Amino acid sequence: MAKRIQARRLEGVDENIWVEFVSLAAQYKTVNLGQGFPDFPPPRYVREAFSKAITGEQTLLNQYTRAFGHPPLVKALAQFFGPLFGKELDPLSNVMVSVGAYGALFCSFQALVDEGDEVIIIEPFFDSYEPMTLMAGGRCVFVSLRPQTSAGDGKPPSSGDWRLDPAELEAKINKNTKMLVLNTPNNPLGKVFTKEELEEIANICIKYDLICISDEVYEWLVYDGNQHVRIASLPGMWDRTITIGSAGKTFSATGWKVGWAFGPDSLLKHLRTVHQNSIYHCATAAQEAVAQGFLKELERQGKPDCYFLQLRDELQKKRDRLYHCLTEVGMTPLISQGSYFMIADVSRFKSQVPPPTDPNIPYDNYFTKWMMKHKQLAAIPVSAFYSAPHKKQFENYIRFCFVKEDATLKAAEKILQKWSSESPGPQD
Ligand code: IK2
Repeated sequence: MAKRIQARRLEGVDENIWVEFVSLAAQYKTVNLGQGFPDFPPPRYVREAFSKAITGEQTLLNQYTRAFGHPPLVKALAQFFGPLFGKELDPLSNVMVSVGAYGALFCSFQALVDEGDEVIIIEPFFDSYEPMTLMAGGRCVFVSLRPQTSAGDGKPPSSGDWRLDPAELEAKINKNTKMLVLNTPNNPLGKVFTKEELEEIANICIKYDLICISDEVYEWLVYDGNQHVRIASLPGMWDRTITIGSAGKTFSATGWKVGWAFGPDSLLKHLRTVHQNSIYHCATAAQEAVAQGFLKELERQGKPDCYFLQLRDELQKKRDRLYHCLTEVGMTPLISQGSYFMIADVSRFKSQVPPPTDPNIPYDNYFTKWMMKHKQLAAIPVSAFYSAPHKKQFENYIRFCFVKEDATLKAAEKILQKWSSESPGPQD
């Protein structure tokens, strides 16, 4: 065929870490601490609500619903989240439901990024921000979080030690900068940005008139008494911020693909334009079940049977368990303040798993594939969450997911313990 087949917007976005590693994890029959999904079921009441939506008397729940969000769901979201933003939310204009947080993010980039616009992405970042920026015609500008530990302070390394340098961020802004993308709690690091850190970012957004996309899909999963702060709730930020959420993460139902965006009508109306001309809406029954879930959680808010609190407490225990196991086998994990991920430095394993001969392959990518193939344990290389020029700088970390049944964590522990007992032991 003489004509070029694929559109130019696909250039450089054809590889995808999830497609590659999900398939490898299955191929090698691994214990899977790779992709971020729970291997336990969502709470019973949301599953029952989903079944009822399909099989119950309201048969119209099997049909199309409103394009920008099923009315009961946008209403429940507005009711639940309004007080958290310190604002009365209009369900029809301040909330948009999409196909997962992915859908909400995609609409945001398509709606707001124009040819030549620059988008600041704080790295490590959830990998989709980069291709979504590129497909919208934008240019990515990366600013890295960097570990800032005071040597010898005796504290174990934590994701909270990784900080943004506001001066470095400010130096990257020019007249083309349109947007900043934030993710707190951060995937893959587990960092929860403090109010002070968010205030610094907010001040920069206001000073340079930037739109902020704040991906907060792990908002309920914050440990050790850390607090999740919504940047949109800070002074001057509501009108310039789109906050992204996910029922997949909130109700442990990643396969339902229900996500949403909150924001001012002045921004959301453009997301709705993209949405009505592409996705239109996500599955009605899934939206109905999530609406029922939020109504139930409204009643339970702050009470011990609140699912979000129970899940958080359960996950903190799983995090601690994984942390101890990784430490015992000679990896150096970072205590995760939030999300369901923890990264670990594996550089002490270099003597057992020598670096690849091709210097262009980041070590963590090679190490993780080696581990999947030879130890049947899946993780994700952290370099996947970095831009190409920065991958090699952060190639000694791999990401483990701990939103798993205790039996799965036990199976992973067994592999790691056997590995460390068989080998001469990692060398410094
Ligand atoms: N934003 C972030 C920060 C996410 O982590 C995800 C989904 N997680 O990806 C799996 C993994 O990292 O192992 C999304 C958005 C997308 O969420 P949804 O599933 O609601 O589309």
